[in-house]
Amino acid sequence: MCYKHVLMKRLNVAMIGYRFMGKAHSNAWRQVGHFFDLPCEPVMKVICGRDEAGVREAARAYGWQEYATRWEEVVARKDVDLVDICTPGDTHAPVAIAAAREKKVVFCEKPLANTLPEAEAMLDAVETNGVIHMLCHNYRRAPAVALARRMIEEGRLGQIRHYRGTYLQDWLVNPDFPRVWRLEKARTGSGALGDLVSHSVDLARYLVGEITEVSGLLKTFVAERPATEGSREMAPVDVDDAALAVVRFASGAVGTIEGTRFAAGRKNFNRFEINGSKGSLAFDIENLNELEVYIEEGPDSGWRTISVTDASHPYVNGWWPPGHVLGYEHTFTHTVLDLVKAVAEQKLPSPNFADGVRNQRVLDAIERASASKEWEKV
Ligand code: SOE
Repeated sequence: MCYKHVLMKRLNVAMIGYRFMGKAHSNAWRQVGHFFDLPCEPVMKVICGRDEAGVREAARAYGWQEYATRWEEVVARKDVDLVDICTPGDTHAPVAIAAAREKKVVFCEKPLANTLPEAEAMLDAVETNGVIHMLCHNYRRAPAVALARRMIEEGRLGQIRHYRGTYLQDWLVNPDFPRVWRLEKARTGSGALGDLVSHSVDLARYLVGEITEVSGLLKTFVAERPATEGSREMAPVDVDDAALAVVRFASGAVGTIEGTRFAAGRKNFNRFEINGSKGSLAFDIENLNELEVYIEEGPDSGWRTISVTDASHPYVNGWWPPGHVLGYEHTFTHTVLDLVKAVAEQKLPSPNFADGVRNQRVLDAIERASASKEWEKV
């Protein structure tokens, strides 16, 4: 594939959205060149949001040269090379498609879109316009997760039999918590399914391979909530609070995936365990620097914990000496690092929009399976 981007010394970045993910991505753009050798210099050109006061403050706080309030104008700017989409899901498709038509590199937060047809239209736009695209599933780039993949590829676990992914949060346990945008289907597409299960599906695909068939269960525990914080007016919740699936992989492995915002006490418990014919691996993002490993070596074998902070471990050589641990934000820095390198090499990074479509097909099948109460093909 030959991409349309002109190779440049500077890569002018425009970010659309400026809240939680905007903050995480801004930090990544700001840090990456200070810790890694880059083939070109990312420039934090312009950040865009609808609320002028909010986006002005974000530009100041995060270090963007300019701010703007109309994304249509931003993606059309001649001095913008890359568009980074950090908005809620309902704007991913229009922004990404417009940016692709303007021949920009397109980088988008997960899940790719609110619906499968939107995701497919986004993939079509980036492919038709010959632009590089990437989807942000930051957890792939925790050093321990990348090490897990390396160990699996080296055959250290043997044949993979089980994938067990759980992504547990508890911010909706209180029924008085208001109906925010993440609980509105029109804005976000789905609930725990797109927000949390999409991460577990991405990790499953990254580590074990394609998912071919699923059973599924979506559940909404609290069907209406205060329209705004403290309000007596109620608003409907039309997305799932929890999403569960049993999955079959093309390789013959089987798995379970569970995402919920109702696991009291669990804050960001994104964990997986993988069992193979020769051993097992386990990881939890709340202990991001550690990978638990079991390799079958006879009666004295047992679980051990690797501190994934050695320069020989993925991404670590850009940072600190062994034992000087990394955090959540570094996973985003590693993501933009690989994106910048891919642009310079004119290669497609992963995950990209094709991965986003495959991921969305799994989510769509889980939703169908929940409705049909049958196994559904992906
Ligand atoms: C909220 O549930 C959220 O911020 C997700 O949207 C992120 O993708 C996840 O990394 C943490 O939780």
